[in-house]
Amino acid sequence: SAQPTRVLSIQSHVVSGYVGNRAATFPLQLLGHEVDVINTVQFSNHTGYNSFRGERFPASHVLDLYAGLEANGLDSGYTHLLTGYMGNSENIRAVKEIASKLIAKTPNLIFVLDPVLGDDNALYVPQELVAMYRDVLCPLAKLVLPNQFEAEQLTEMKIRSTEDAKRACDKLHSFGVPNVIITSINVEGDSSQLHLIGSERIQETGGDAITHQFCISFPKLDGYFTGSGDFFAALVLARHASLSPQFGGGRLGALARACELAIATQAGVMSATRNYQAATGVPAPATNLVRGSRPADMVRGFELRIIPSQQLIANPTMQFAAVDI
Ligand code: PXL
Repeated sequence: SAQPTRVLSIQSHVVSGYVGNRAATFPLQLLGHEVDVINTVQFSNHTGYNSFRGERFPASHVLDLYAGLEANGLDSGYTHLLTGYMGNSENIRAVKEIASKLIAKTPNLIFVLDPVLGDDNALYVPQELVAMYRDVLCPLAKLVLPNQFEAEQLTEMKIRSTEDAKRACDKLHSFGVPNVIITSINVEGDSSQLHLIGSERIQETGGDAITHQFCISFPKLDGYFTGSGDFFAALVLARHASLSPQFGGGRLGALARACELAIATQAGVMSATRNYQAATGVPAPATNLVRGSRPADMVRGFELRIIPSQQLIANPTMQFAAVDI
């Protein structure tokens, strides 16, 4: 699209490796979007290694940086806000304040919210964050992309099937979010594939809301991937921004197309990462390895191969099609 996209991304920074802003910035820039970055932490490496150094910045630091932008008029012109891991309630309140101010300034701003709560049936943030994401941030967001566990936590519904996921999407819409992606679900009796479930709700002028729901199925890969959710959220934002500059007022079907493109890149980068792991002698884990117990030389191979995969970001090979459900 002709509209210039300017993204404010509030996420983690690591010196080495690719999670948070380090996983999100490159694909956004490569696809032509301007990205301004606020770092919520600065760590030597992600927390899945045997150790890490560095610090979490207090919410006051994030708000101070934002005040610096405001003082110079640099808070004008953002089209998107992207947020990832926050970890505590003060950060959620800081993001709420920033999102509210940005939306007041730019009413059609697109807030892409990754509600990072946990994975594999375990929370890795305090329990009270579930209700804060649901009640404080979801009403401000234009797109929310929980994984299966996060969707279950937010909706208090168990997801065992595509039908369950459709109902969970309806419930997520009821929190005030017009676009929902459950990034991957396991369906009982189908262990070889994962399914992305998407749902876009568009308010017809003077009429009812139309909801379009779709599924993209793709093969499960062996391997351990860190930062893949951060990378995926950035890809969906980048692709949707080009297809439909205004979420909610956009073209029906744009979310499904953005997901097809993002999944195509994601699948390519994950298999490139897994191939690199295999070539460097990293065995495929049967399951996610316990944090803190991985040999350092194995963990190195778990970083996403984002830079060597830049062609897969710019020109993904389409493999998996969205099917209406
Ligand atoms: O979303 C992944 C992520 C983000 N930020 C930090 C992390 C991780 C995963 O381990 O450690 C700091």
